[in-house]
Amino acid sequence: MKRVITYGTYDVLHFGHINLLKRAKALGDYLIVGLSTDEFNAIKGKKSFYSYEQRKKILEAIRYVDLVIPEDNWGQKIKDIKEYKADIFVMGSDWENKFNELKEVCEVVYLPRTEDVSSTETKEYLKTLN
Ligand code: C2G
Repeated sequence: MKRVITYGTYDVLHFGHINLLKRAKALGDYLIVGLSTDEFNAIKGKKSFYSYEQRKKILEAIRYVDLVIPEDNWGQKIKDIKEYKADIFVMGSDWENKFNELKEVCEVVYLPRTEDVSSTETKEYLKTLN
């Protein structure tokens, strides 16, 4: 049983997120998502449209996702990897080399980011609709 873990805000879900989750799950048998809490988003300088609970419900409905846990600080990853026995840590390539210290505890994989889609762009577009 190979266990994969990844982290993110996952606000205003789009196919870039789905592509990431699908490829992450394909690397193993069980996918854990560390979902940024609203408080942690504030630390990341992000304000999500959907609350943590709403984003959690949406993620839990995705066939690739097996478990959603709260992400409320930058430093929890090593503890999570040990606690949930993750074999592989996955992030999109916009985070390339940002989490290489995790190679001490598990495999680290950066997957190509899906071009031409982002929550920010989607939100900007929706604002133009009256
Ligand atoms: N992603 C992607 N393609 C996009 C947009 C996002 O592959 N067009 C990936 C990101 O690389 C990330 C995941 O989808 O792996 C979630 O993206 P965000 O919700 O934007 O997450 P982020 O704010 O980058 O938070 O500790 C890590 C942070 O919590 C990551």
